[in-house]
This record gives sequence, C-alpha cells and structure tokens, in this order.
Amino acid sequence: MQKIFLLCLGTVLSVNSLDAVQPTSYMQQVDQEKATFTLPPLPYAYDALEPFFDARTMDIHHNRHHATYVNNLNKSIAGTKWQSNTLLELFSAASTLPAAVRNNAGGHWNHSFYWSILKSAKDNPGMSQKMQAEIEKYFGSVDAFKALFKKTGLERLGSGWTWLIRTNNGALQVISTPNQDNPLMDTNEVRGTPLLVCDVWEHAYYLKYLNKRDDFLDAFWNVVNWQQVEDIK
Ligand code: MN3
Repeated sequence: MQKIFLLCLGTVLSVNSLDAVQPTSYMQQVDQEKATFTLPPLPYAYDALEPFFDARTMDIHHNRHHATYVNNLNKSIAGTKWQSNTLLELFSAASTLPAAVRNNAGGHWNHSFYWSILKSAKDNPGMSQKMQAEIEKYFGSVDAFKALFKKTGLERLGSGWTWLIRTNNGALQVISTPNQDNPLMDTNEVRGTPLLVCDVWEHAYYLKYLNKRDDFLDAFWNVVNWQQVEDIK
C-alpha cells in the first residue's frame, strides 16, 4: 500500500516538475541567454489553450515561426560584433542593428514573451481586483481597456503586435508595434516594460479564424495569464 502510494506520488511529482515551468523564470532565462540562442519549449502543451487557440496553430507558430526567428537570429549575428549580446542589450541598441538582427531578435523575444503570458482557460482565475483597479485608473473600465486593446490590434496594418506596457513614469499604456519591433527597442517612440502582448500577424490566427482578426482578439482574453502579467516588475 505504502509502495503504491509512493509510486503514485513519484509520478505526480515528476509530472509536476515537467509542467512547472514558471513563466517568470522562463523569461529570465530568455533574457539572460546569449548566442547560441535556443527555442524555449512552450510552458504548456500545444492543446492547452483550446478551444480559443487551436493546437495546430500553436504547434506551427512555435515549431516553425518562432524557431525560424531563433535560427535566423543565430545566423545573422554569427561572426559579427553582435554575437555575444543578450536580447535586451540588442534592443537597447536597436537603432544601430542590421535589419536582420533587429527583426529576428525581436521575433525571438516577442514570441517567448507571448507564450509566457498565456494560460489555459481552465482553472484560470483572471485578473485580480488590484489589477482591475489599476486598469480602471488608466482606461476608465476593463471593458474600455479591452476595446482599446482590440482597436489598436485591428488598426495595425499588416503585421505586428499589440501591447499593454508600463511606461517609464509608471503609467499603463496600450501601444502597437510593426513587424517584430517591441517597446524595449530604442527605435520605439513609446518605450516601457511589456506586461501583456497579442501577436496580430496572420500566422497567429489564420488557421482557425481566417481573416477575422477581431474574433481572434476577442478570444485572446480567455487565455491571458493575468497572474503572470501582475508578477512582472
Ligand atoms: Mn507570431
């Protein structure tokens, strides 16, 4: 009896240790990495965000799109003066980077961050009252914030990202960046700490939502990991 219990416990512990990739340390690892950069595993299963984000899209998005940015980043910095920098160091010098380094470094970090702030809709507590109060302070209401975030995502012509950031004076702001730019780059008009992001490139939603970016942006709220957003310093 005791042996069976211990075996069961061992199974539970080993499963938990595999699943317990904490998003904060996930981004700490990404932020500290230098070449050769590697594709971090998703911090959950490919089907974890169903039915809102489908498993096939997540698989292709991670294994092909994100992986391509990592591979091309390594190629673009190999043998250059950029080959021993962290992603954050590259972003602070974005205005001086070759386009391939800037785009692929952004592509790697933005996707890693995106994975880190998503979570299954099951057992998802949503935002805390403290976060709700802060959003109300800056946007009037949670609905007004979500409407602004969606509008900003819909207005991005072509490909890019929609962000909630904390600006350097501590305020919350919704912004959009084109291509693989992000609010950490010195090229960005408004800079700040990313708290939340949605990928509005067509590859992020086309298999399930076709051309309906608005439906995808509505579905996004079901899989936001607000606990992780609120832990970002
Ligand atoms: Mn993408």
